[in-house]
Amino acid sequence: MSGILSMILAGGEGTRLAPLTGIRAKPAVPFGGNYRIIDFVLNNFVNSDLLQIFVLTQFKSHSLLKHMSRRWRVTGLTNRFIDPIPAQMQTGKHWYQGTADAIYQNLEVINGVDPEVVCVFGGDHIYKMDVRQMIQFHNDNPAKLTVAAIPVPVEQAHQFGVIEIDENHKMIGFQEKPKANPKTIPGNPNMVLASMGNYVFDAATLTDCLLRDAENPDSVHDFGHNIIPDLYKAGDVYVYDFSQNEIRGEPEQSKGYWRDVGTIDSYYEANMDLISVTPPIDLYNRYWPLRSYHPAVPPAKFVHDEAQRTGQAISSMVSGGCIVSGSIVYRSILGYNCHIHSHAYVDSCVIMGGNDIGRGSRIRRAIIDKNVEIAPNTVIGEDPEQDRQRFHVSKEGVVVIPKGSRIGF
Ligand code: ADQ
Ligand code: ADP
Repeated sequence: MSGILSMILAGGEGTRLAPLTGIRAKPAVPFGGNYRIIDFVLNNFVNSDLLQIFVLTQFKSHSLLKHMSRRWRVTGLTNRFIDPIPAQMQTGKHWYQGTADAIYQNLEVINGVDPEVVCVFGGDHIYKMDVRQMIQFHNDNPAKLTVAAIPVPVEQAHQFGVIEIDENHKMIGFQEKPKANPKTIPGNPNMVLASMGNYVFDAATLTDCLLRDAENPDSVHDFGHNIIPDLYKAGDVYVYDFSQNEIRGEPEQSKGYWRDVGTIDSYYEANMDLISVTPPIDLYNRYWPLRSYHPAVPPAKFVHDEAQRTGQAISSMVSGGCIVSGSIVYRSILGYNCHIHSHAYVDSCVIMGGNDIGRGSRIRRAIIDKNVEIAPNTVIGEDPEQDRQRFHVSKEGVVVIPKGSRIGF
């Protein structure tokens, strides 16, 4: 496929993921031990052999840019590139006002590549997609814009763009984050068809509608609020059913897996998905390698205590550089360079990396950001009242400890 340019929106503030987004953009938040959230969409494009990619950043971009420069570099031997673009205030002294404005401010950059098709994808979802299949669908229909969609439970409708389609997959209705009365899927009152925030545009249409939108004083310059509602009424928008996307080597249960990890609880659950016995998203499919930055660290080490039967990790994923010494790690994810000391017990936790969990500590249902040090004999996750006084605790009771904290000293 040629003439295809991809724009990844990676500038969102991610306020609902605080405190994990206190110091970094949401796409830079570590995920699944070895990864950052943005790695998933970037791997989608790279594995689809679509290698003309701009990544638009704005809020708190340093960690993201560092990650991109360390891992996602493409050499200059061909016309392939993965280029991060910081917000540059191209159209006046203001940041990107909305997602459409983010692309509008970069129209010159797009024109420089002169593509036929522009993919505008979000940078903060966990899923695997062969993007070529969506583009093929776009080309097979008289579509000026194709939106990817997935059924989600009706209770979540307020977080998404809710789509109605006709029998030809043409969009005939769209409500952006409806507060009430979302249109459910015909015959299935418990589900709505949600926009995944991934768009394939004809380049000329994208330019036209962004120029028009920029002139509209009533617009908030957002794809969901302004661009899609405008375009579908003219009959130009088609909807790609993501559950039809096929990836070689993927197990059946992975089909249609897509998570918007926008809140602490959804982020936590998506991490926990990885360690279930038959995970709904498979990191081990060799036909879909998931690249990321890997520091130079030794293999994980488990120091066994024969008498106590400790020094083990069960139903867990453990990254390089970790030492689990005389302790037990259960149903948890450890990022790089974590040290879990003797007699500690870590259960159902996401521990991001560079952490030190003191001797005899018991930690349950916690997300521990990078470089946190926990004093010996600290207990977290056993007494919700006490936890709420000391820590940020999510609606579902997951404790979150911000980067660099020292707890219990
Ligand atoms: P939201 O998830 O609310 O809705 P939004 O906040 O508009 O999406 O962000 C979309 C993407 O753009 C994210 O990847 C975000 O990081 C990025 N982004 C946001 N503001 C940005 C900015 N100023 N500069 C650069 N990037 C920015 C959208 C759609 C819904 C759809 C959901 C699916 O509007 O219709 O259902 O995505 O999650
Ligand atoms: P964050 O808290 O988001 O990890 P950093 O600035 O520490 O912020 O890390 C951002 C990026 O730097 C990571 O995505 C990774 O690519 C790289 N990085 C992280 N840790 C290390 C390390 N120990 N050595 C080298 N690079 C690292």
